[in-house]
Amino acid sequence: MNQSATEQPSVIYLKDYEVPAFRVEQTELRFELEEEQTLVRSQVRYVRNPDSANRQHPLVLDGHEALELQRLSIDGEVLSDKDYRRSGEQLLIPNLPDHFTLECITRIEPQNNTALEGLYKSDGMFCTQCEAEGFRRITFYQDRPDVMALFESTIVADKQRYPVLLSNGNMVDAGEEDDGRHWVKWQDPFPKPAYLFALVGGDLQFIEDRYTTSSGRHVVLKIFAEAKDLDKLEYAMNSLKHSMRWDEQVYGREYDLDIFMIVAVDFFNMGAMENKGLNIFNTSCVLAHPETTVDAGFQRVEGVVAHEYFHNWSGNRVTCRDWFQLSLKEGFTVFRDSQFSADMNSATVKRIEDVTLLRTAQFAEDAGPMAHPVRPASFIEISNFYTLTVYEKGCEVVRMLHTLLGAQTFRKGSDLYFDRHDGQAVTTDDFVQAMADVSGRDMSRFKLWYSQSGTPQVSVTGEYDAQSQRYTLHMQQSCPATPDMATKQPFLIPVAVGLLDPGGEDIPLQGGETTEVLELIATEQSFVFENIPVEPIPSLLRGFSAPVKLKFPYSREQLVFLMQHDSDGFNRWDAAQQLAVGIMSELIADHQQGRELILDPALVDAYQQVLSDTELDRAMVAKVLTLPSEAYLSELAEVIDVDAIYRVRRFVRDSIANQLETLFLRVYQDNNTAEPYSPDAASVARRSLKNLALAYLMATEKQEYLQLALQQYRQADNMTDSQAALTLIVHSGFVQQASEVLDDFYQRWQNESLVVNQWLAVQASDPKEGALARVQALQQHPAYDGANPNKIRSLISIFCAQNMLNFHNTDGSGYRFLADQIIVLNKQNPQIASRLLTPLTRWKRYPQERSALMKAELERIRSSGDLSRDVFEVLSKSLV
Ligand code: 0A1
Ligand code: ZN
Repeated sequence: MNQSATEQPSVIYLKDYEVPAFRVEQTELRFELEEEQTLVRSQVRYVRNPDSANRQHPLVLDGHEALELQRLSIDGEVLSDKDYRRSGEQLLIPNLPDHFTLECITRIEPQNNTALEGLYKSDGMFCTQCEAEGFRRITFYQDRPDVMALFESTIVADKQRYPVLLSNGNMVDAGEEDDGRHWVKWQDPFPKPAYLFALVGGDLQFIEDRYTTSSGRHVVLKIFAEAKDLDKLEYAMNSLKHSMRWDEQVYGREYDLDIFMIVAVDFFNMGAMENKGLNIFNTSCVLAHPETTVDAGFQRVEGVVAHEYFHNWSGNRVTCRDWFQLSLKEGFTVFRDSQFSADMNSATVKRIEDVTLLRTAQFAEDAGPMAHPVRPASFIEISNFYTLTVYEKGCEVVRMLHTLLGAQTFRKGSDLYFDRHDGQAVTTDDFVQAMADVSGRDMSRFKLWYSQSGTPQVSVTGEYDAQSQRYTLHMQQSCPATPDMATKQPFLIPVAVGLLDPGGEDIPLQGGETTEVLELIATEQSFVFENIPVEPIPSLLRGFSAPVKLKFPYSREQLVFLMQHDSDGFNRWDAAQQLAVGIMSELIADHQQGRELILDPALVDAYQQVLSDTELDRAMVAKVLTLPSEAYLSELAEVIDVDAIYRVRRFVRDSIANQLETLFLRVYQDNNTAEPYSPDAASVARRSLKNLALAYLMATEKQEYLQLALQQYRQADNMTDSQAALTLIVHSGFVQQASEVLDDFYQRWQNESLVVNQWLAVQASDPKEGALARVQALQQHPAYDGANPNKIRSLISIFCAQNMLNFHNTDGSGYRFLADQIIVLNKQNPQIASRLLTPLTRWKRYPQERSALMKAELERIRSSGDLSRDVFEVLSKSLV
């Protein structure tokens, strides 16, 4: 509901949790889908909950202003207005017996539902999104995850327009009516909360496959999409089968229904949704074809298909007691999908990508006004808490448990958790308790990771005593205050450590292992290694064993040494990052002081060595040679100097390009082989190294490399290569060619919506002057649709997040533009509006001039009035 100027939305607290007054035994739904309206009849069997503290409690049903209540009856007796009370959007029914059936008929208008929550229309088809609180936009219900029920759904619709009618579970009956309408009845044998309910009605095609589980259950697999996209479903189907096998092998989890369905929809607020037996996917996370999808897109499809499938156990069979526990299912499931992707591809590359996201975006969230613990203590609108903290930091917390317990004990803990809580709605404490029980460890300090926000900092120094052959690591931890929490207790931080001798070999540690996991639990603590024959160079936080900022006073030579020798692949990459960050930070200061920029040759030398080493994994080479992003440099900066960061990054890139030009050309040619496209790890690595080399070559601004890029653009048989070339040409100074390839690309792909999104994104991120005007012109282009979240993300979010110079234009035009978009979207799609706000919420990190302009725009949004809860919450936290 939109808030009026006087009404303050209320804050919901974890500490106020109460069990529901009623349980639900069975939920029967009947949907009459029509063009002008949908009628929903729910018949729900309630039983008073003996666990509820107060036996006199009324039945509290959640609803929404979009619901038109047509009829309410109890055991066949129609209720009048006097029999119930409306309080805000809720409906309260007092004086109820212990058992009864409530029938409720509501009228809704899915065709006018632009928020894309509840039942809505995407490109002419009906679909639902009920997590977190969308079901209350369909009917009055106890819309909370701890109310689990058996669902039966009947869907009635015009047969010609909506030949496919789907819901959760198994199809049990179907029939036709005289007037051209037909109906299908679905039954889900597993009790579930309302947020896992789903319905689809549309003119869809599908591909079908089969899977036999390890115990011999035959499962039909179907993936549905619009007819034009039928040729883009095979990769998702293979990913699904791999996920099903992997979950059996690694977690002992089998699928539990006879059918598993995925439906692709074009209008979707998020990536995908794990509804029981009927996952609904944003097309961007399920469609894949070499001609239209880049490598990263293939990997996203594989990862998201796995993620949603894994939720069948971590989320659906065992679900969350309340929304504060969101990370119970999300942190664990992200951990599971990251393990899966690591197994399917390169584990080190996957780790580098995950850590890059965490350090760039989650650390920034932890340092911003919306900072919250993995298990938040309060919220105004739960949709605002589908965050990097809940998902990615939540995953890191589960990963730390895995590191501390070891793979075998962790697996025992997960088995115990699933056995103990199957069919229940539980808490993150229950999850940790299962891990505590199998390991015999006290996890109370560890649990601070769930309740304390902020990114801990760990400072380490080393001390070697040659005489006693003792090496000591002194560690100190602290955690900065966050707006929600001033002081923090020390965390339990697992620090995986190896010690390298001067030849670059690992020195054997306790028990002959070369990596030891130290457990830092106090504010200050020292760890002693005995029998260390020479002064070592420590390799710290191997594999990024904890989500912290770790500092060690490495010299540049030591970082280069680690880059070359560390046996931990992640740390080799991280040493390169630290080297580049150190050099670039100094250059940023030089730029600010007006000093001439001179690049430390150590970086070029190190890159040259990596490039010349033909033994190295190509994927690693590409990662090591990728400079820290502007966003990461911004996160690290005390005060974000947009111009200095941009100029310095350009300067470093161009210097490297000019000095290593011949090497880059050779790498480009060596990797420009003409094999048929395949998204396997080795081929992805080859393309990423080739395109990185092309990017450096284009940075020299030489005509010959423009020709190379044009040739790649024209000859590519896959989107990865053609889009890489397109981006480099469009972002270069060759404006004539840029405009030609942009036109060509659009002409060629105008009927492929996801490719058009890439076309929008390339233009939105073009750093050249005048980007805002180009973005505004694109909003008027027929390819743009301001109601489609994927289009909004491709154009507006990309402009604000990836076009630093233009978005932060000192005339304030970028900020004004974003605020205008948010004011419109606040009414139309509050979830998207609230997410779009993020860049402005970081106003305190910028120097005075920009900061004031950003703040003024936030204030303007606030005074535009009639704010959704989503936008209200983010604004009010950002403006304190
Ligand atoms: N549970 C889904 C994410 C999701 C959350 C909310 C949504 O609508 C507001 C949609 C999807 C997942 O983790 O994939
Ligand atoms: Zn999820």
